[in-house]
Amino acid sequence: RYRKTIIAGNWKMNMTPSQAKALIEELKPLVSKVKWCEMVLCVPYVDIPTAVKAAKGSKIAIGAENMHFEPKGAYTGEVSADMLKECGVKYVIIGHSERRQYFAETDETVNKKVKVALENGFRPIVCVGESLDEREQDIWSEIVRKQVKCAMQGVSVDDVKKVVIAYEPIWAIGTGKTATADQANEVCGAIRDCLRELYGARAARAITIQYGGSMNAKNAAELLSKPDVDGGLIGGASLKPNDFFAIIEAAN
Ligand code: 3PY
Repeated sequence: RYRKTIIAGNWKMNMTPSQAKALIEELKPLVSKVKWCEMVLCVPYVDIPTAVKAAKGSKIAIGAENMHFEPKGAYTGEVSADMLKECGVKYVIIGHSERRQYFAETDETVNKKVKVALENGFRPIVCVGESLDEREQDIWSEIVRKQVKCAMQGVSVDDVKKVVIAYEPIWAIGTGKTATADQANEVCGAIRDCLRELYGARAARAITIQYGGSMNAKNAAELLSKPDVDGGLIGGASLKPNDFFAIIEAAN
């Protein structure tokens, strides 16, 4: 492998700070010997300080689920990169389909956020993926390539190696439907081809491309065995320490 496998949880709008602490304390001993992958938990803003403290001394990195692109100002309800940095955040999910769908995230705001995340030393986990309609029309490749190209606009070849791309077919998010391992690998491969055209073979080979969308303890091993699937962005299963750990083990 030319790149590190990354297993990241996306808690979405779940877990209070005390629940976050309990979950991480349960997960910590389970993952103490893990060397084969990087582990990340992306958690709600208010859980971040507790999560960072609870994860201390483990290999679990803490991420945010979103971030604003402006450094500060009159943006009621938003959170800046500086704030996250001071709290010990290392990763930030950008452009999850739920944010695109419910909170007016666009390819343009995704691009702004990716650049700000990189400037601040975070590893952005950039989510892309087609809808059911786009899959049925067989235009997933155009859609996903456009999302990748827009997100990476103005990102240098040095910086792009810190980017993680998560392929999340919208039709597989929170629906219990999973892309087959071959479908996932096909799209992750197409994303790598797109990155190769933009940045060259060496950079494309180094970029971690995750699959996300109802990955769980049962289907993880097959998905993660595919050559272009370098990890997972895990929704529901990341809320249960044993399930999340089972996925981490499946990455070995
Ligand atoms: C899911 O697994 O449903 C996700 O959206 C992960 O981000």
